[in-house]
Amino acid sequence: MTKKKTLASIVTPLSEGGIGKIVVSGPDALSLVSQVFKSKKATDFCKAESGRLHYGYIFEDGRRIDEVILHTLGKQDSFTGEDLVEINCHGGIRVVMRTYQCIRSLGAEVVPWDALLSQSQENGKLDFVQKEAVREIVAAHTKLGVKVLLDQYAGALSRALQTGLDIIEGMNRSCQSAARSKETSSVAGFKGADDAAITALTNGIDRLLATVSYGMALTKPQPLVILGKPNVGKSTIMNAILDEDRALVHHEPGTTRDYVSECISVSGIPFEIVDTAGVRDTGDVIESMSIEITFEQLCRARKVLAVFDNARPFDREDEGILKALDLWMAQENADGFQPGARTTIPVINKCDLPQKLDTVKIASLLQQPVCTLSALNRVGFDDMNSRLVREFDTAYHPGRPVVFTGRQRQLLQDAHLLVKRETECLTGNNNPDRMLRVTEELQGILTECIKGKPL
Ligand SMILES: Nc1nc2c(ncn2[C@@H]2O[C@H](COP(=O)(O)OP(=O)(O)OP(=O)(O)O)[C@@H](O)[C@H]2O)c(=O)[nH]1
Ligand SMILES: [Mg+2]
Repeated sequence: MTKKKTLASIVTPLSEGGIGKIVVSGPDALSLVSQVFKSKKATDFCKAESGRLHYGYIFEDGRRIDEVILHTLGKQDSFTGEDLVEINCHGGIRVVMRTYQCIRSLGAEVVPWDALLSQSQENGKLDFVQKEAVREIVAAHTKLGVKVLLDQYAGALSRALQTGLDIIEGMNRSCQSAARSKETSSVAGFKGADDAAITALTNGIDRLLATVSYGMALTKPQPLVILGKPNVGKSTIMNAILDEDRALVHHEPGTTRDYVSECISVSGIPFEIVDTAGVRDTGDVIESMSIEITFEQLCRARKVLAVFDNARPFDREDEGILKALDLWMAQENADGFQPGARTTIPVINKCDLPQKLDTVKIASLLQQPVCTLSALNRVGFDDMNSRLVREFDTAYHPGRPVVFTGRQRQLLQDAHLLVKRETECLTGNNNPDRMLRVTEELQGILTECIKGKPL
């Protein structure tokens, strides 16, 4: 058997900061670090107990590199399932890199931080879904996202998938024994899977699939583009949402040139909000370039706030906006979005001024009720926000399994289709061999979902 490797990884960002942390994990972690570490106390670091902190210095060729605090964990206690040393040195790039190089020169294999998760998986500390959850937690944008992902890290989704596997295992057993008895006598008496099992399996998969758009929305901020003709108040809306003067606002049309984007949270759902240049016919070269950029941003948008000016009558420029939206919606399929994934929310701004706009016409042209705002007075945002997240139940349900990656979604969709296609075979009573093949295929799909692709 080949000896397991000892890995080293910088787990904090390489930039200025109070602390930089390097994790060394593997059978030689303690002996390797002991070669460069001198404790303030004269103890044998190789025999360090699990869960202890050690204060001292890292040396290279007799020269002190940094003052550090080490944390040792035995393989029974560490998240990787290997002996583990955390080296807490001063933050910054130079000190961390020198210490890291030093550990590397002693034979540790340097890896990115998430490779440590693979070690955890190999040692049965985490499954693939939990590993994906950790990766997403560090990238999460909202408190709700972190809470939901922590639940998946704690095993909520894995347990739900395991329940499905247990049901399949039951079906599998019944058809294995039927297949065996067929060899000796006949299939008479073989009943297939019972309806309750199929219903439980189908409902379980469907319940998980129903969480896909919520889980994916939590992990990937949806691009939300503010679109409208010049001067309707797009940048003022952006600033009101961010509660800061981020974008330039001016009474002259054509103020915004480059787009401005920021990440926001609406009831815990992250969005990347993008303020764009106003769209109109113009001879100005720079403004035309800005409008091109607006269309590029529109192409990648999931949702659009289509802004109209309450104090001006509907005109050709507003018509241009509606045409752009029509094109955008028509491109939904071509751009690889699920039908219905793109949504327009009509927003009537400057509602503090006397109305000159036919808002009923806008609602009917966009087939959506309008949101009325006064961005200047910061009125009307609650309604707009609830429209942005209305497809989701944004209340937090502790411990609820949620599907949160495209990989998980794809495998669950495969399982759903297979059960649907083979329901007759699964509930029928005459073909245990075929039923066995189907249950094994289902087992393979759900196992891959929990554990990842077999190597
Ligand atoms: N009365 C009133 N004025 C507003 C409101 N929102 C914006 N304005 C004013 O409208 C003018 C244009 O606002 P901007 O936010 O720069 O408009 P814009 O759509 O970003 O304009 P461009 O970047 O040129 O396309 C400014 O003078 C704002 O103060 C509102 O709700 N009520
Ligand atoms: Mg602007």
